[in-house]
Amino acid sequence: MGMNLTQKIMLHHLIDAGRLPKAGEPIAIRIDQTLTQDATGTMAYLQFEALGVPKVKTELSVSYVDHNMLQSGFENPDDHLFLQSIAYKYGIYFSKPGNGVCHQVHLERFGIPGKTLLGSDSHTPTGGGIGMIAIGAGGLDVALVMGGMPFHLPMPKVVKVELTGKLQPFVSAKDIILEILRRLTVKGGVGKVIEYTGEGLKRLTVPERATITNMGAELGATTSVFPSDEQTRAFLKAQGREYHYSPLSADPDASYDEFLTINLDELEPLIAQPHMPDKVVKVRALAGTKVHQVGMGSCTNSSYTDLMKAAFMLKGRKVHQDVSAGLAPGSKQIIGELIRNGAWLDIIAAGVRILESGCGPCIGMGFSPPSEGVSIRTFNRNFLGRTGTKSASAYLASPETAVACALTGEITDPRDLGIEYVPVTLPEKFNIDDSLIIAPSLEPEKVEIIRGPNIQPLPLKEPLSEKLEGEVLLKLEDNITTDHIMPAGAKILPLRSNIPKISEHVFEVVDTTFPARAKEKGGGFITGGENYGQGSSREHAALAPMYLGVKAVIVKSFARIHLANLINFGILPLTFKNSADYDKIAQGDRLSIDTYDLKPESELTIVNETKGEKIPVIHPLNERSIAILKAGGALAHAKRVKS
Ligand code: MIC
Ligand code: SF4
Repeated sequence: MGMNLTQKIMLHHLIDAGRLPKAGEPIAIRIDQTLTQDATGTMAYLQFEALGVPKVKTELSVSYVDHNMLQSGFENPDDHLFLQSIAYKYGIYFSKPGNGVCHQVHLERFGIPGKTLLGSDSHTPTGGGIGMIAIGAGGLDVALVMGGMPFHLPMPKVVKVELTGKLQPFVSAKDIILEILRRLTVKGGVGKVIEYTGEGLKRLTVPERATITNMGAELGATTSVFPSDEQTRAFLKAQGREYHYSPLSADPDASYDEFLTINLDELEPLIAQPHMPDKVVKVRALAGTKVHQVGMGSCTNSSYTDLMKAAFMLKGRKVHQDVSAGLAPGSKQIIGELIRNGAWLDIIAAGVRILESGCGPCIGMGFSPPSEGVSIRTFNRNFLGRTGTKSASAYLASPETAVACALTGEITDPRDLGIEYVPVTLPEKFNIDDSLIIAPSLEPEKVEIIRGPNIQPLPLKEPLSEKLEGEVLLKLEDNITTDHIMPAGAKILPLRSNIPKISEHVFEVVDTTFPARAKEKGGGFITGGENYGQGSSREHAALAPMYLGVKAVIVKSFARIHLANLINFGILPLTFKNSADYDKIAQGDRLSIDTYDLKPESELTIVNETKGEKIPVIHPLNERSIAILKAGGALAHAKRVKS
């Protein structure tokens, strides 16, 4: 039996490479490249520094600044200087603010088919568009990898998605991933790699493939991957990097764990409704809904291809007078191309506001919608409050649909505009200018790290105690995201390097009294439903609750990255043995849990002292993660292993 592409790349990077592991088995893989962005990067580099390694041990590490770009005080610019000096000293490339969104720039300038990439951002799987196994993780995991350690994960299952047929005019790559989200839901990809095959992918350019692998993060998938073929070669050639090309694909007789087929001929424009990326319906089903704002960009849809499609549709037309339309381009390279070919003028003339090249409104960094506003976004997440306006309704759609809505002022299927469709092809050669990428210093010993007052020391945790006691501080539903746990946005994001300050905002969109209650009670427990901690990789969603004294999180199931982050910061992750026992715990109940017997696959018992009941719980921990928890977190554990 042949191998699928995921197995091939994994096998090549396995630390213990004797045989192909079975799905679910714990594995450790060698990571070739890492990326960080500023919002998770400051913490990741503080952790890297604490390891005491003089230079990163990866083939390539890049530090990007794209999230915290709104400089309304000293915090963000201080972070940028810290990141730049750390990169210069420790052998890391630094992409300056203004160069573009990390995933877009990484694809353009650094991605290499067949390599592994670990990034402290959940949309790192964008690199799967160029044939990489690219995985999102918490900053601490990325720090450990930069320090020369392997990355640990369970061997994923592999889902084969076969694309047949051809996308029809005004239907785009975004509609493919929205269709997969509609079918599989936001928890359908947990523990899986989504691997694309079939005739239909031959016509998809690398940026279009990257839209699909990027938003595969919303499935909860470990990553998504496309083969490396003539499209990959053409993209790398246009980037002046054809020498990085190598063909890669699954064997014809490869086996897979699951299958899905999408006939592109039949696909229609789709849209995700508030407040989850899997609440997908046909655009026509919502036709006529009044629209107040249209946001274009984000790492999902800010590529050259996306913006050219938008420009062709906007050319000679005007944005509706009641709509505020904004566009955040993916990179400096893309802006340059559109200026040179004239499309930039078509966009501005139509009345679109040009925002900075960066994450911008995708993470609530400016351009928030009005109260009760309807915002149509080409982004990947529409979680409650993420826009910065809690009462607003954010919908996710393709650039074609977004432009159609901007022109008419209501939700509109782009096919109903009655305008001519102009297909977009990639330029043969992009204009390359890497002057905003700073190479590491040749004299690292002379580089001083710049630490402004926003850079606060790392909080540490005590080793796990043998008995955990306290109150249930909060009871939550299914699909709680890390945006619920640790919100972002223009006010909170600048506090990412200051845990005492940022912890005052934990669970702000759900319950503003949480931080005060947690402090008053001396910490306690959180309980929740399925897929707890989906979404962003932000380790602050574990670190800040840890700082507030959260000892264990007890849920029906966890999302992958958040589970790893909880372990990394010493919070005990538990799942109900019987899902129905979720009803046996109420907010305010007093619980106690004995942990002295914690072993792989052991069952623990929660004593609900308020109700006088015993509740059996299980956990997903192996030897290594138990050792990490017992040490008080991954950093303490790594130092112990080293010494
Ligand atoms: C996001 O899209 O939610 C973010 C902001 O990029 C996060 C990272 C972060 O919170 O810093 C992510 O996706 O991991
Ligand atoms: Fe930035 Fe949004 Fe992409 Fe996250 S999803 S990396 S905030 S553009």
